[in-house]
Amino acid sequence: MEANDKTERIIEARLKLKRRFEEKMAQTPSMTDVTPRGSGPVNRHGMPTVPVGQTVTTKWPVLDLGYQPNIPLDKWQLAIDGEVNHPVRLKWDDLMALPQTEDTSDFHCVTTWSRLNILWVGVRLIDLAALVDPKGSATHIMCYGYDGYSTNVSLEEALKPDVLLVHTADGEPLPREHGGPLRMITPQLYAWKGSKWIKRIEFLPQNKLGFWEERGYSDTAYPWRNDRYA
Ligand SMILES: Nc1nc2c(c(=O)[nH]1)N[C@H]1C(S)=C(S)[C@@H](COP(=O)(O)O)O[C@H]1N2
Ligand SMILES: [Mo]
Repeated sequence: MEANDKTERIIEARLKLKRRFEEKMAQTPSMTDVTPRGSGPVNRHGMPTVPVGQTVTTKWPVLDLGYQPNIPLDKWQLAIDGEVNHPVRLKWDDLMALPQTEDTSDFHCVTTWSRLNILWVGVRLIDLAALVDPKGSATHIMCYGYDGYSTNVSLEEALKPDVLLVHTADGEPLPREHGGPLRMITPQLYAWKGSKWIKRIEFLPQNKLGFWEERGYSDTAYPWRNDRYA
């Protein structure tokens, strides 16, 4: 009974969010650009597979701030708070009890490499948003990593169905150097918008710049516009 109520509440909150952001989402570059820049066959988002200026690699380079935090699962927590009605602090088991989504997507790093067709498993950001129920005033999120990193994403981008908090990549637990136990991915934005070792998602009433955004990276980070630096 209690579980059903909770599920009902989440479904309702999810649909409310979808309705609220549908219009803004329809205005994002991936929906409006008539000639997205890039090469190769049209991908699953209707974009050329390789965004302008990118080169495909089968390797998976590691980019960090020189420190790869080690968070044992029994110490791991994710706080979701800020401009929301029901802030939560999830432990690992809480996260794993949420609906799990499998999705294949691509990874575009601003340093010009792209890694294609990674099979991810994790929790959709929109499902976490439904859990905390953002206030009507929320417009962006700031994501914080256990390493001190931060990055901001608008809600119309963050609520897209392929934005996931992932714990599994290509059938293996996400390696620590790639942000394990849990990181965010933003397949339709440059990869710096996905915080590795994510520990907090703060809903914001207005935009604010994250670590790289403050240091000259683009706020919007749209790969098919070559939108790398501000
Ligand atoms: N916490 C945290 N997240 C981060 C970074 C970081 O330094 N710390 N680097 C970003 C950058 S610049 C990129 S390109 C991707 C790299 O992910 P990878 O190391 O798994 O390839 O993570 C992003 N997320
Ligand atoms: Mo990057």
